[in-house]
Amino acid sequence: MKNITWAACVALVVLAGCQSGAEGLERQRSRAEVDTFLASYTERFQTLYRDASQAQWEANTRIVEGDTTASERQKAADEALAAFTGSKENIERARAYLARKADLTDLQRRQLEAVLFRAATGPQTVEALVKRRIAAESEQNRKLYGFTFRLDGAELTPNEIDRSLREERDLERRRKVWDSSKEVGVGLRPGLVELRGMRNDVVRALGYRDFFSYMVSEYGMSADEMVETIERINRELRPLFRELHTWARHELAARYGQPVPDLLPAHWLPNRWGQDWSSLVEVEGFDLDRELASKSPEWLVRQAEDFYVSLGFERLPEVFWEKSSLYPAPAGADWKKNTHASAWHIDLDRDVRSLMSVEPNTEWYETTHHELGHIYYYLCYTNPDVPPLLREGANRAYHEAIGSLMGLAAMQPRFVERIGLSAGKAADPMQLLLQEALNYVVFIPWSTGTMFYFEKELYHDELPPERWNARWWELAARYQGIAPPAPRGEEFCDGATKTHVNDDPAGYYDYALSFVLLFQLHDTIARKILEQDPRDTCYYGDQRVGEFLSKLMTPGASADWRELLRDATGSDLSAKPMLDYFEPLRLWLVERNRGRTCTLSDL
Ligand code: X8Z
Ligand code: ZN
Repeated sequence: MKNITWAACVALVVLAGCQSGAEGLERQRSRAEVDTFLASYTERFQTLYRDASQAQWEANTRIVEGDTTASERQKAADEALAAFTGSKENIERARAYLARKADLTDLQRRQLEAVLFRAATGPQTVEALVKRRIAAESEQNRKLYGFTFRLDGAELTPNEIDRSLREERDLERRRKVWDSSKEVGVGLRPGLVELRGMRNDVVRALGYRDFFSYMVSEYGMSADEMVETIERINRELRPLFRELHTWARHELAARYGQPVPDLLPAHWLPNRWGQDWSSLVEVEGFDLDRELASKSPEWLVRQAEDFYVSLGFERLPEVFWEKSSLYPAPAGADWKKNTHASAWHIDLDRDVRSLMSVEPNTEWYETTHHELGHIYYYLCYTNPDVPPLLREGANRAYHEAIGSLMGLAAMQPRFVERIGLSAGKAADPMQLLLQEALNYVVFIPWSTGTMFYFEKELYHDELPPERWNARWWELAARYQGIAPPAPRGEEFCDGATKTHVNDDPAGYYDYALSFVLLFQLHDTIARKILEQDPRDTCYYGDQRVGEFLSKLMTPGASADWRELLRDATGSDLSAKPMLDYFEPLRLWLVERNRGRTCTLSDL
């Protein structure tokens, strides 16, 4: 500066000011242009999205054998949506705007990234492939949910299968029911082979490595980073799971009068995939199934709504009650419906619905809370500050976590007593903790192990179909410690019996992450808000809990999920609260299992 005169200095400052003025103007113009693009994209997108959701809804809530009207309509709507979201023009413009990142607001960048992410499911550069993919998805769905399960020739609904596996004590019958539950996989195999290839090829047209990496990218992670995260969770929970596995082997061997097996026979377990063993324990003084049996299915849904309302959330909009499909198809109906629970944000506005087959039992009691979590999440981020393109969870795991958190809260004794369901007070806390662990902890090796690797290997590693069933059971043995009742050849496709493998592919780790997340949230709510023991809380009626949750949900995908987590809990993603929660149980199990051999490896 020394040699520059004062006048020159002033000139420089003025010039710099002008330049930044010019830059500022240019940036403003650029932002206005992006806004114009996003506004017109959103308008068209929202209409097409609504039409496609509505058509999907119809195809899932009424499946009539031989009648393809609904699926034809659905295909047409899906194609129209893909033709728009995957259009060359939309892709090019989103890319071009994103290349000038420095000029964009955070909200614009996030929306443009969402535009590109969506584009990858239907890039019109491979239009014919996209159409074939849409047709194959639709066919797979019909096969999955139009399937008739049979036991000794008589029709069996999935609810009946699930009940038998929870309650039946005769091993022969259990075996038959389990076998019957796997039949659907046989017919799903060819479609899944085709879909694996098409899902990979479609996203590759937009530069993704494979469909698995594509799904992971939505978390802002690489496939390797996700593998690391998931493996860490699995490893951290392994010591506890090994104790549960040892306990279950002995418990069930005694129950069925059999020698103690190294691997648990799959048909001994109270769930088709061995993902939830909680009904293995009956806690004295805490028989929720019995309490619920005298209620109507409607009561369960209303009760879940009441819980949310008690925290300060609004009542569900009228459209939810008018348009949802909440109960099983009537016996003898000549149509079927998708029997897996889901929640729908039809128009990215106030048309919210749920598809369930609620029956008055514990499993559905929990599931109603789970689904309403999705619905309240939709309602929270449907606000003027969140553009429709960002009306999603902070990440997909957040969306799964909220309702599961409410499900956990709604099962705790103090809560159950508060809503007049049972005298939970007398129940043995260790038995309750065991029952909870058989749900939340047992789920981890299933979701981070069997399901995670099966889908990763399908898409990322292109596992040859001749190996699919063998690999499925290798994974189940290694991670869940489960074996099929008898060897199963490659004519079966047991992985495909899990609905998500067909209609929500390569993202099941969302649930694993959501369980970890929900214990972090629960820990914060219990300790910092309610000042209660996390193992014995009652959220009911506490508006502060509602505010905490609402603050988390309201920004949708307009906020950074890691920051949101740090703000809410003071911590990064961590399994520690989950481990702490179950630590007394682990110690108890170590005692119970003393002298028993653990047959599960460390990871
Ligand atoms: O699929 C679901 C939800 C769908 S919104 C009911 N869940 C996973 C499953 O059933 O496998 C909830 C937890 C695990
Ligand atoms: Zn869900």
